Amino acid sequence: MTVVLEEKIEAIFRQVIARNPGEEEFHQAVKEVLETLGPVLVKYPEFAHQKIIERVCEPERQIIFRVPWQDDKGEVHINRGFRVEFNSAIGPYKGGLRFHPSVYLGIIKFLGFEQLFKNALTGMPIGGGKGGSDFDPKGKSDNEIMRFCQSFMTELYRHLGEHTDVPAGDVGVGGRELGFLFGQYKRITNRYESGVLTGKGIGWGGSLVRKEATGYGAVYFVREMLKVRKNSVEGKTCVVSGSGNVAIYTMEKLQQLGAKVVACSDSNGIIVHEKGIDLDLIKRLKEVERRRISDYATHHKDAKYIAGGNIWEVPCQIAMPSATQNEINGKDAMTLVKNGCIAVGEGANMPTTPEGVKVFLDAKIAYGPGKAANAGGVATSALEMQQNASRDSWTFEYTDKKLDDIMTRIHSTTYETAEAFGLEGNYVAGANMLSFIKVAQAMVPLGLI
Ligand code: NDP
Ligand code: 2IT
Repeated sequence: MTVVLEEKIEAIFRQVIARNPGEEEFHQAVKEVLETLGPVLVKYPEFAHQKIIERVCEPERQIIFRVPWQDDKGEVHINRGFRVEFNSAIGPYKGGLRFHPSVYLGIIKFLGFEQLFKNALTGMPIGGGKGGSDFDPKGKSDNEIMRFCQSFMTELYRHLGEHTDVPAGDVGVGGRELGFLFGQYKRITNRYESGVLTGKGIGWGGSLVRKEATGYGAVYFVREMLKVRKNSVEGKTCVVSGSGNVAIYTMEKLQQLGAKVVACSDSNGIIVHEKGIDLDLIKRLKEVERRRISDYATHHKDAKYIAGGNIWEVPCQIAMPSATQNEINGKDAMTLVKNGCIAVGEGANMPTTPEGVKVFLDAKIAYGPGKAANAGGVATSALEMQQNASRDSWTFEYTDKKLDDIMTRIHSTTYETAEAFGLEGNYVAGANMLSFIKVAQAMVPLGLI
């Protein structure tokens, strides 16, 4: 890359920092993408003339709103709601809603920025957006969750639409929350507009496989990375962080493919079960009873619960971070590599710090970054939209095959893109370059938007 070009990209990044002060996660996500775009601008100078990088770093629209609600005792609470509509060149804004106390604009913007590129990789007609709230669903009753969701949607509905903006779940937002959100949307608009939300229940417009899709898809991606290396998932010892939606179905697919999952976690601690995690128990504890992972050890005396433990210290061959951003730092990455880890598939969004990413790339292990490896969730959301548009519902097998095909294609196209730019095996570069090219090629013909 020429020095002038490097300086140009540096200047754009400095401007992003200046225009978005205090939004560290957003800066991190932008930097990781920008760092890989030099060769793309050499090949496509028109993207620089058209200021595509500057444009994709500025969301098309950012909505911030008050969400007042009452708890079961009648006390009033005020939360903040967000929807950042990043880019709609390829399709309506699409991306999940996160309810977690750590949510602020910088988190939603990093997620929206990642989503834009991830969605482009799926090959489906979806743009990028993300939303959520600093509301903490932990310890709340079903009625409190319902009142919060109703209040949240009472503002958000005016910004949504099946052709405009289509949210789904993310951390803290699953089937229960989506039900309350969809119910309120339908009530306010007097429209049964199935395609306005995805991740819906099977009885009211949802798609089979959507619940499993992110986890299954991440494992399909790891399977493909290992295939290139003439290796497989079968027989491998695995560690999966988190114990929510993505973690559960990552573990399920790993087990189906003959791997052994020996550890998972939540934000309080880790469970290590050398015999292999009992997934039925995890599903009951987390999906039905909404309990903590520590309860697992009371059912299995040979399992160990370590409060505040570091899951990346548990030796494994395959690591699948499936909880949250920046959960693997440089030291954790070194520990994983030293302990014989050969593949990392990111179910979570941006779970590895830049130092950690460098360790994985330098060690040349199979490293699948989130925007490629976890794209199966949103891809299946797009399949749900497709079914809603045609008022159809597909079988589990048919939908799962489509998901598998999409993940296999994301793998091969990101691999080939990296190879074409002389960076064989670097899926970070491959995913960033390919998705940026796709977004840019959709933006240019639409004029200055
Ligand atoms: P869930 O809410 O179902 O589960 C989240 C899990 O991660 C829980 O075990 C939770 O522990 C843990 N966790 C969440 N936040 C933190 C935190 N700040 N520190 C430590 N642990 C944390 O969410 P999902 O499984 O849906 O999402 C997990 C990750 O996957 C996120 O990064 C999300 O953006 C990403 N993702 C999700 C997709 C989806 O379709 N749902 C699609 C693609 C990516 P605890 O219960 O203690 O909070
Ligand atoms: O990060 C993600 O891709 C998601 N939370 C899923 C988004 C979606 O619209 O299905």
